Amino acid sequence: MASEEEIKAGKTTDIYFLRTVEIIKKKRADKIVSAEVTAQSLPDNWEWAVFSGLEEVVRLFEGVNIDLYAMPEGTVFREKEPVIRIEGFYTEFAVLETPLLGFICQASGISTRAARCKLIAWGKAKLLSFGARRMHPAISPMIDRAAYIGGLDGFSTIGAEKLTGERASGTMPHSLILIFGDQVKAWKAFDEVMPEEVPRICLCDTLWDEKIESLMAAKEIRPQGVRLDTPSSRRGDMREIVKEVRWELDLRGYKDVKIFVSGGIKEKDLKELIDAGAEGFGIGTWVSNAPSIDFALDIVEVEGKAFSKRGKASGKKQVWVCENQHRLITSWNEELRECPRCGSEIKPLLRKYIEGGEIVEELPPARKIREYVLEQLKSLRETNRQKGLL
Ligand code: PCP
Repeated sequence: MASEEEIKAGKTTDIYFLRTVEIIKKKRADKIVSAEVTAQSLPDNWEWAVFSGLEEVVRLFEGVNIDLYAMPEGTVFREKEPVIRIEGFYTEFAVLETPLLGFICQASGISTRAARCKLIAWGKAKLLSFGARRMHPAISPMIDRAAYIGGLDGFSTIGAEKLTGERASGTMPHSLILIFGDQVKAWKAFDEVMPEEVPRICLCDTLWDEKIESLMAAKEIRPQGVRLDTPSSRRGDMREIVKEVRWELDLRGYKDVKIFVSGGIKEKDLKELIDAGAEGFGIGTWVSNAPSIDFALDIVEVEGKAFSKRGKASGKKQVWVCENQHRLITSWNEELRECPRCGSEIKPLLRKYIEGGEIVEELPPARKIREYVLEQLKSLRETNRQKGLL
């Protein structure tokens, strides 16, 4: 794997960028350009996505003699909207295009899948990121950070604690039950050894039926919840399993014992399992292996004149959003005082983060970025509600 130093030194670049820089320098043809990062389309017919990975991009360009503008990390954006613009001599940043795109393409896909799950589970179920084990460990902190700022309520890997300032979350693995050879002994050992602040969520599918193990756990431990991670070979209709466990727990007065489900959980499963009684989910591959967003960096101005390739609108642009979520793309120098559609207050999204290689804008902590994402999701929920989609 590449080290941070190698990435920052352009050692992960595509060779055609190295060759391009060599040619431009040999021919003394370097020029001041403006280049924008946009996604011409979004995966899975998404109408919107969450912009994520900006902090690493800013660190990548710190000390490089360019100016960088961007939407704040966590901004909900649409296709064809520029999320980043770089200005400077082309050879100053050419070889960093590859790592720049890598930082935001993957992280934004993860944060968007997380946000879409959060919209469905809003106020009804807790969502934890369990998917780091499906991806290369070197990027597991990035995966859990992107899932957290995208809206998930927590993450499982300790490597993301420093990045997010949040504690990792988790329940217990099947191996704990197998080591103790007895569910009750394992649950009791967990309860005796773990500090108070660790939630008591008993895994209830290792040896016997989920219903039986859940009732045993409720009787023996009275945990905050039970986790059902039913193996796919036994997972006929997970909704019915959750409904049955919920019924049996409630019948015996264990209404406070919540049901947590994990194992192959996808966005499409959330609503039906929540309706069946689930109040928590461990989501792995669906979020950690999210489709990456097809961002591209394209020159839009050369020496101050609008100039771009076919299929890409030339000239520097600004993206505006008003209080009623109307969005507009204008040329950079155009000033908008109010939304042309509804007259409400309208704000520009792109702002300067780097000037001549120096960071000039705050890079907020993960918790604040997550709050910003949840604010925007709240408006999206309202829009969906008005459209009768909720
Ligand atoms: C792991 C975890 C979740 C799975 C992975 C999340 O299960 O408990 O259930 O990943 P997924 O969404 O990609 O399926 P196991 O490794 O089966 O179980 P254990 O909890 O024992 O580690």
